[in-house]
Amino acid sequence: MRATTLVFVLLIGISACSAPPDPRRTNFEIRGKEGVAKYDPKTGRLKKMDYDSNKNGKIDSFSYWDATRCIRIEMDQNEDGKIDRWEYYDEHNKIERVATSSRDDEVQDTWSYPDAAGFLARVETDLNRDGAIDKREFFVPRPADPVSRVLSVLEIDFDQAGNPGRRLYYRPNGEFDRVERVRP
Ligand SMILES: [Ca+2]
Ligand SMILES: [Ca+2]
Ligand SMILES: [Ca+2]
Repeated sequence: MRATTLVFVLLIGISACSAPPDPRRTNFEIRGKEGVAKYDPKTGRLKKMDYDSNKNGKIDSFSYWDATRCIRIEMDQNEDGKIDRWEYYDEHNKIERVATSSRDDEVQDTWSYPDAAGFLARVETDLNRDGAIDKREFFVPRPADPVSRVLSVLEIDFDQAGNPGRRLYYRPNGEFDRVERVRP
């Protein structure tokens, strides 16, 4: 869910049938049926929103704000108490990257980056989870279907400085095209 949608939905949940309460009178917390918004007691700015995104009564999303700017949303998609998805937003509340933990142990091992239109552009993976990228995939629009994306380049064999040793190129129909050796 986009940050702007999240804030809208939560505020609706909180303020249904009445004006939103003044945070100064509610100990800088506003509770709604779908979550709780927490405000900075000094500045009065929105700081954090905990939210039940699938409406099953259990909080699963934790978003960090500076007033109307969403900085990060942490999600526990399977609701086991451990964060497995992190969404990072830029200063315009647009999503910048999404990190996930494939083993759901709160260790990030995959990072996805969108292009300017919000479509998947790049995925980086840390296969052995040592903190260094082992695989980087680049995606391009599918020729006949501009709203879907297809793998174009795969980089592997990274050195310690983070440079790939080989680049594999793929055709728009998904077929392997050629390999480029970047390092001997
Ligand atoms: Ca939930
Ligand atoms: Ca989890
Ligand atoms: Ca690695």
